[in-house]
Amino acid sequence: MAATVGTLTNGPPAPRNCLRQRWIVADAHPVEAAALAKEARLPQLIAELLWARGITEPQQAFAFLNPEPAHLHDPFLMLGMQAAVDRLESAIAAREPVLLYGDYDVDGTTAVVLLKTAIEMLGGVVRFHVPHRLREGYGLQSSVLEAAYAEGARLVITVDTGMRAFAEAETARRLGLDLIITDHHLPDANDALPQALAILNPNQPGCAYPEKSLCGAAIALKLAQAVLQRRDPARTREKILPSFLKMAAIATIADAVPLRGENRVIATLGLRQLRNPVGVGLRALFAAAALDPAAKQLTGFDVAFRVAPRINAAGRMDVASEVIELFTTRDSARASELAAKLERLNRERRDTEAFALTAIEQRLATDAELAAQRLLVIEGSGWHRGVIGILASRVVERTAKPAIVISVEDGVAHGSGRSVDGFQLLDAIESCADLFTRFGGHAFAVGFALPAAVLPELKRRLSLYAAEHLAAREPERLLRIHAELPLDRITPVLAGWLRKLEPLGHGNPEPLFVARHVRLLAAPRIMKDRHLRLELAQESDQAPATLLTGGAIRAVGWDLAFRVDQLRLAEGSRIDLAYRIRENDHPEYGGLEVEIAGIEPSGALGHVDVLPQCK
Ligand SMILES: [Mn+2]
Repeated sequence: MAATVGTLTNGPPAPRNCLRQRWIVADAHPVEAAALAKEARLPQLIAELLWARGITEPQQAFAFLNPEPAHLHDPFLMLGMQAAVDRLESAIAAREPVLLYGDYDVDGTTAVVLLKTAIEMLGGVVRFHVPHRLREGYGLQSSVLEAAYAEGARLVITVDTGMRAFAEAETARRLGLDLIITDHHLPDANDALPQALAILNPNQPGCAYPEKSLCGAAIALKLAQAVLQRRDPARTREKILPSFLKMAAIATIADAVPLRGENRVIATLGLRQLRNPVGVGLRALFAAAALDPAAKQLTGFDVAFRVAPRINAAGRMDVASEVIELFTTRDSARASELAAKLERLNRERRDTEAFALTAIEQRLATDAELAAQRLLVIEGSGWHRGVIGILASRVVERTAKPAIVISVEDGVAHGSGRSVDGFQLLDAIESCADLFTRFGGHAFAVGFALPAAVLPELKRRLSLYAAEHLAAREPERLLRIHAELPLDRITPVLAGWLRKLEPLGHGNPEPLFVARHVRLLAAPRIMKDRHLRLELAQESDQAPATLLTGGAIRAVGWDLAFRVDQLRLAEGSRIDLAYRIRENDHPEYGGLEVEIAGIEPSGALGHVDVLPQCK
C-alpha cells in the first residue's frame, strides 16, 4: 500500500505524462568530448553536453560558459544601421516627434520601451502605437501612419513588425513619412522588401550581421546601442547598456529565440541585471508575481513562465500600451496599479484558458471520432481569441498530435494551430489557402481567419491532408536524452557545473539524463493520487548497490503515479530512469534530487515496444 505525503510546493505544472514515450539517447562522443574536456578543463559530462550543442572548441566553450559584454556584436555590422542612426539623430536634434510602432506581445512592447527610453534620454520626442490585438490585429496600419503624420510625426520606426508591410510602407512614402523598419521576421518568399529609409533585420538579404536569430527587442536594442554609443561610448558601455539588457533579456527568453550566441549573452547578462531591478515598473511586476530576485536568483524559467505571461496578458486580454507605461513610469503608485492590472488580466487569461481547456478535454474524451483524428481541429464559440494559440499548445502537449483550435465569433472563425516534430502545419494550411480571408505562420505555428460557414469544408480538406501526410501511428512523446549519468555520479560539484549552462530554454535545453540499473530502496509513495516519490540507489550491471557510494537519492515524478501499478513497482524493483537534476529548497526535503521524466523496467531500454500508457 503506497503512502501519501504532504503537498509539495515546488512542482511545475505537469502536463499529462501518460502518452507513449520514445526514448532517444544522444550519441556520445567519448573521444572528442574527452579532448575538449582536457583542453578546456571541464568535466567529461559538461564537455559531452557542449559537444552536443555544437560547441567543440575550447574558446567557444569558454565563451559559452562565461558570457560578457564584450561578446555583444558591433551594431554597425547590421545593414542599414548607419542610415537609421543618421536619420534618428537628426530627428532627435530637431525635436521632431518620432512614432514607434510595436507589436502587442512581450517582444514588441519591450522593444518600444527600449527605444523610447533611449530616444528620450538623448532629448528626443517619442509617440508610440501598439495595435489592439482584437480590434486592429497584427501589423502596421496605414490609418495610424496617417494620424501620426497629421500630428506632426515625420519619422516612424517599427519594432518587431513591418517586414512585409508593403502597402503601409507605400502609404508612408506617399505621405512623406520616413520609415525605419526594425524586425526579425523573415522577408517574404521572394525576398522582396518594403520601400523604407532603412531596414534593420539580420534576416534580410545582404545583411552580414553575425547573429541571425535576434528577437525584435534585441534589434531595437542594437539601434538604441548604436545611437547612444555615438553620443557617449563610455557611459553607454558601462551604465546604459547593462540596464537596457534587462528588457532585451525578458524579450529574448519570451520570444523563444535560441539561447545561443549573442542571445545567450543578452539573456545571461540581462538576468544578472534583473537581480537588482531599479525601475519602479519591474519592481512592481516582480512584487505582483511574488518574485524576489534579490533573495532567489531569477532563472530563465522564471522569466518564461512567470514574468512573460503577465506582460503578454495585457496584449491577449486588453491593451498592451499599458505595459509600456508600466516600464517607463517613475511613479511607483502608478506602477503598482498597472502591475495589479496585469495580474488581474493574467488571472483572467488563466481562467479563460482553463474553462476552454476543460471543454476541449471533455470533447476529446466523449467524441471518439474527433479523438481519432490525426490532425485535431477543435472549434468552440466565444473562446477568447487571445488564448486560442495557448490552447492549441496545451492540446499538443496532452495528445502529441498537431492541433488547431478555432473560436467562432459573429460568423467569423479565428484559428490558431501548433504542430509536432516532423509535420509542417503551415503546408497543411497553405493547401487550403483559398478558404481563408487571412493566414500566416511558420512550420510549427499558424494563425488564420475564415467565414464560419466554410468551416466544414476546411475540416474536410484538413482531414484528407492529414490522412495523406501524417502516418497512422499511436501518438508518442519523444524524450530526447542528452547523456548517460548513473545516479551515484550526481554531486554538488556537478550540479554547480550544470548551473553554468543556464539560462536554459529554446536552443539550450535542460539536460535530460538516463540512469540504468536503479533500485527502489523503499515502496513507492504516491502523492495526491497523481505524483510519485521514490527512494533510489544506483546499482551497477553486476553489483548490487552498497549505499556506501553515494547513498540514497530522492526522486519525484509528476503525474507518474500510474506507472506504479503498470510496472508493479515495489521495494527492490530495478528500473531504468530518464531524469533531470533538481535542487529542492524544501526545508524538510532539501538538497539534490531527481525529477523523473520516464521509468522503464531495468534492461528494457532500447527493446521495449510496450511503453507507458494511461490506465
Ligand atoms: Mn517577435
